[in-house]
Amino acid sequence: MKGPEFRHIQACIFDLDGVIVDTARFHYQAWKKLADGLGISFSEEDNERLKGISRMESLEILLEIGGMSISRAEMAELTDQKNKWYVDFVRAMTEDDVLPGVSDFLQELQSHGVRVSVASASKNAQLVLQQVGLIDVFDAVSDGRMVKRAKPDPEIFLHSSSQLGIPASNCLVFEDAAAGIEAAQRAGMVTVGVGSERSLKDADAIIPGFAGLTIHQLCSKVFRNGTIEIEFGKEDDNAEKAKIL
Ligand code: B16
Ligand code: MG
Repeated sequence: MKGPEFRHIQACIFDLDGVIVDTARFHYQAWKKLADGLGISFSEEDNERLKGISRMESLEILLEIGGMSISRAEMAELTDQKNKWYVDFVRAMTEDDVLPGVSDFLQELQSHGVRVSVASASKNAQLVLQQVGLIDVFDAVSDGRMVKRAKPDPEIFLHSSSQLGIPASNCLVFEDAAAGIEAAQRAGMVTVGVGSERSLKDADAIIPGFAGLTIHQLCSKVFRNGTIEIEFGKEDDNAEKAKIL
């Protein structure tokens, strides 16, 4: 029988919304305000479809829900308006908005020589990271302004691995959206879904969140009995052999 595939993880790439911070509720409130103005009924369940995808694609879905068709120029005006409302929410964010356990886990990764970056579809990613005090923590940030094709295209994750100078097969991605898991898998990376089993079933492993998570747990519990075995750190420095041997 074939044993598990082994991956040496030298970099972790984090999605932003839904992984590091919960900005989905701000996106929802801004889209809801826009939908109300257009007379479109838009629920939190509808908002699930917008997670991880670009701003313009989100508007296209909203208009489809409302059965509306408008010009590209009008669409640009509406996305600008939605973004203004969204940015107002973001400007009120503080360090307290970082999701539980994220900062500790980042610190642990860095103390083991693992490089960390953000790969977010959001064109506001830098602003969000600045607001919550994490902008200088990451070695690199890839955002929606730097790539042409949105998730599930792998471009943003490949951009991130090349910024870090780490091959894609040595990168592990944390993602909360199905489109993001698909994108990371197409990039050839190991994937960890953050959230519920139901929507992230294609991920290599799933965690509910980062509260209390350690490298050791991730290697020995989360990936245990899977088809992939992982180990963290630089290849040449007697890295953390956190997996259970
Ligand atoms: P913006 P992520 C994504 O962030 C959000 O999940 C998605 O709902 C949003 O439409 C997209 O960013 C674009 O955001 O309007 O700020 O450019 O999950 O990729 O970090
Ligand atoms: Mg996300």
